[in-house]
Amino acid sequence: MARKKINPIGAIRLTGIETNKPPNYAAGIAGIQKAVEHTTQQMGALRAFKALNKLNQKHGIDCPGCAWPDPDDKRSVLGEYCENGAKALAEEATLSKVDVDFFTNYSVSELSEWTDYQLGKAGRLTQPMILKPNSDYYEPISWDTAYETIAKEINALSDPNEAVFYTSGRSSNEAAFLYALFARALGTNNLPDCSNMCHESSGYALKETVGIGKGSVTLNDFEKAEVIIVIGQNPGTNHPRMLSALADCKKNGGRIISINPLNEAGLKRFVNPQKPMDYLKRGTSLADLHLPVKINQDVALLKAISKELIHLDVEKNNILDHKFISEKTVGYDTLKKDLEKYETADLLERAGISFQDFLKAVKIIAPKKKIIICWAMGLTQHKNAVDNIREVVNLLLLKGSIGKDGSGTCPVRGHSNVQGDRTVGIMTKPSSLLNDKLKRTFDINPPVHAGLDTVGCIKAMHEGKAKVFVSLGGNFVSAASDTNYTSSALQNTNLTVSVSTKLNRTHTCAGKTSIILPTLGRSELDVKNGKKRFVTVENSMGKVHASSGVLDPASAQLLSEPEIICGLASAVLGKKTQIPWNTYADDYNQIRNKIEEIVSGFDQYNKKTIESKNGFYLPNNAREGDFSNMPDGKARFSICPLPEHRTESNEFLLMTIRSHDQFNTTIYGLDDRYRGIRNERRVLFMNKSDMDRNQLDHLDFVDITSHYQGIERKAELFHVIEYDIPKGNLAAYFPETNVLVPIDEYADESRTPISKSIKVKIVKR
Ligand SMILES: Nc1nc2c(c(=O)[nH]1)N[C@H]1C(S)=C(S)[C@@H](COP(=O)(O)OP(=O)(O)OC[C@H]3O[C@@H](n4cnc5c(=O)[nH]c(N)nc54)[C@H](O)[C@@H]3O)O[C@H]1N2
Ligand SMILES: Nc1nc2c(c(=O)[nH]1)N[C@H]1C(S)=C(S)[C@@H](COP(=O)(O)OP(=O)(O)OC[C@H]3O[C@@H](n4cnc5c(=O)[nH]c(N)nc54)[C@H](O)[C@@H]3O)O[C@H]1N2
Ligand SMILES: [Mo]
Repeated sequence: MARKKINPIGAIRLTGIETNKPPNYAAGIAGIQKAVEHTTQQMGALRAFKALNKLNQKHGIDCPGCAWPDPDDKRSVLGEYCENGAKALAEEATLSKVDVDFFTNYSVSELSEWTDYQLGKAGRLTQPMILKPNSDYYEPISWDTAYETIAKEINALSDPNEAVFYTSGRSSNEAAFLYALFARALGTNNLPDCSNMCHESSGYALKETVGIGKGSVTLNDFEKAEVIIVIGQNPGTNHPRMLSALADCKKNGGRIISINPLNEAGLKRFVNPQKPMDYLKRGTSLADLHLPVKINQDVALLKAISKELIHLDVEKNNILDHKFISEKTVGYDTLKKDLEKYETADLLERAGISFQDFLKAVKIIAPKKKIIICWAMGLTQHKNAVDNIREVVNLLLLKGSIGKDGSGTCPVRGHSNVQGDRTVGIMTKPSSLLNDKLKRTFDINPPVHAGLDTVGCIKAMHEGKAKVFVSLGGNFVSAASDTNYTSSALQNTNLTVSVSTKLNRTHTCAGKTSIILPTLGRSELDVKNGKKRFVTVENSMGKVHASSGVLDPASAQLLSEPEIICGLASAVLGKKTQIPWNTYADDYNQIRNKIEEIVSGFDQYNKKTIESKNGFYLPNNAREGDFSNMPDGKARFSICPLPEHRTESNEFLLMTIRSHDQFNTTIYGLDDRYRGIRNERRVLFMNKSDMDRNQLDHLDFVDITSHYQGIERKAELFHVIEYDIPKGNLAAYFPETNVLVPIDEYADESRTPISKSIKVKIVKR
């Protein structure tokens, strides 16, 4: 049957909202209950018990959720996971299956009307499927025919740069290394990844200021820190295990400052679900101070703080770390002079922070030198995102808070192996060193010119310049900006290939031909020739360790990611290279040996992974306080202008955020417990005075529109929620609001879409 029109966002359907007052603390009994509920319902009690027991334990399953590290030594006997890790596991290890019958029953156009929640709940993909040109139904296909079909399409391209190889951050080091090798052996650096939409801005700013695009702290630093600033991050939902680290800091006398337009419950008080005694003591209060900054005015606030510290230092002389500044940095005098241009009162007005609160923050920070700053998407997804992070680094450098115990940079990573994928080669701009090594080791001619990133490849597909889209995990159409544009870009290609565990919207926004290659998840046993295999991942703090699954695979037809990539690469490249793909598909030790040869820091990779049950840290110059790799041999202060948002009186800045019941585009449930929302995702958080001004009541319906370069984009039907959010600011969940983010609006330098500061209007329905 001919393919009908595809709906790129799914049906817009209300689910019956209930609202409550947001709670004052995170985790606790409710968290445990939810974890048990989700896992047992979806996985069956026995499998849930088996898998939860192994989650984040030494040589167990690396949690498929976030990239927060596990403790180096002690692991809790009650389990080293959180509510949302358990949900991530349940989602992967669900007993529901998307099999041939499913695809016979539902056409692609019909599935495109389903919500993301429904698509996810359909279950695990069980065998390779193909959607042929014009057809509206996926049909089964054998692995070999799938590889041949893909090879034929790729080999028919007039240039390898007409193919794009996207990676989401859940893939192992082994899979990511092979995938990047495959793309380069083919002749392209078109390796966009989810990082382009995520922490790209952090990597960019950190590399340029301190010489490494990763954070400098380890988990142990949290116990030693005197001050931890959590800015633009919601750990209660997105990195719940981080709350234990924050609680450790508090127990040792440290102070915590939260800088966020929302006063997130997770940063108020934490009852550790793994410590029964915590209930009796009513947990640990976390943030000592909450600064409700206006969206994207962090640079203004950080400037005000830095300026005040410099000013106080003139009087007291021990506020800044002058030894560190003179020995280890360049650009201090220029920064100092630049800050003189600004009036503190103006900066605070922009930031929406009272003078009183500002002084409280300064009072906490001024006397201390062991400071950690943690951040995530609240800083990285704005037009000036790279500057946001430069300004964070400025503050740390003033205090000499990098490269010392209890202090440093902490970009809190998203996907559980997003950092590792980059380390082993997923990047659009490889260094000449990497290329030389690839050339020598594999006798290939890797391309030198930069490849397409996420925004770049969407445009290229839209314009017909990229014709094949392969994705290793992820849900590209829902994760990327400008959903309608991205959907037509994907549908404009000759072929889309998804290596996936679960059904998602990208499988419906398919190219003329589309192939789904189902793969094993983290939690599943990977057995070859009777031998159990493990893969490796790198956490948010640069530690590499093993992960091995324990559950029986969702279907006997699933292959591991490395096997699939090897199958694809052999079929596409044939005899053009001597790379022994079959060997790598069989024996992951051989892949690790090659990573060791090519990427620095992996000496004795196999031996160290197996022997040190705990994994090993990769080298990190900033952690050592060594900036000799920088152009001047020193860390750099930066001068960052203030962001300009010229909003009209009827315009707002919208941030698109995660609810407590989602993992990116995977919707676990319809609640956002910590923000008092039940059973609805179509909500728009709004300040009371803005509601009054617009004659809106709690739960009224509105549409949201954005207007860029003469184009109106619209997201329909949202309940207005009265909420404690700065005036002029709005918040709503993604992916529902990605239709509003214009493809051409992204951060300077890092090109990350502006998902946290979209200029919008609202229209009452
Ligand atoms: N359970 C769960 N865990 C996850 C994920 C998930 O979806 N679910 N996703 C994973 C991924 S890939 C990532 S990248 C991380 C994301 O982790 P987060 O970055 O914590 O996720 P967001 O929901 O995008 O939250 C951004 C936070 O920044 C604040 N914010 C928004 N704009 C601004 C601003 O201009 N300034 C400041 N100071 N704050 C601002 C918001 O109020 C919100 O608290 O989490 C990872 N872990
Ligand atoms: N508006 C807005 N947009 C955003 C963001 C935002 O804050 N606001 N955040 C951005 C961020 S930070 C990120 S990281 C991106 C996320 O972008 P992606 O990484 O592309 O999206 P996910 O939703 O994490 O991908 C989920 C899919 O991955 C597949 N999957 C899950 N586990 C595995 C596995 O082990 N192997 C394989 N092969 N597949 C697997 C499943 O099929 C699942 O449907 O979204 C970005 N988009
Ligand atoms: Mo992310």
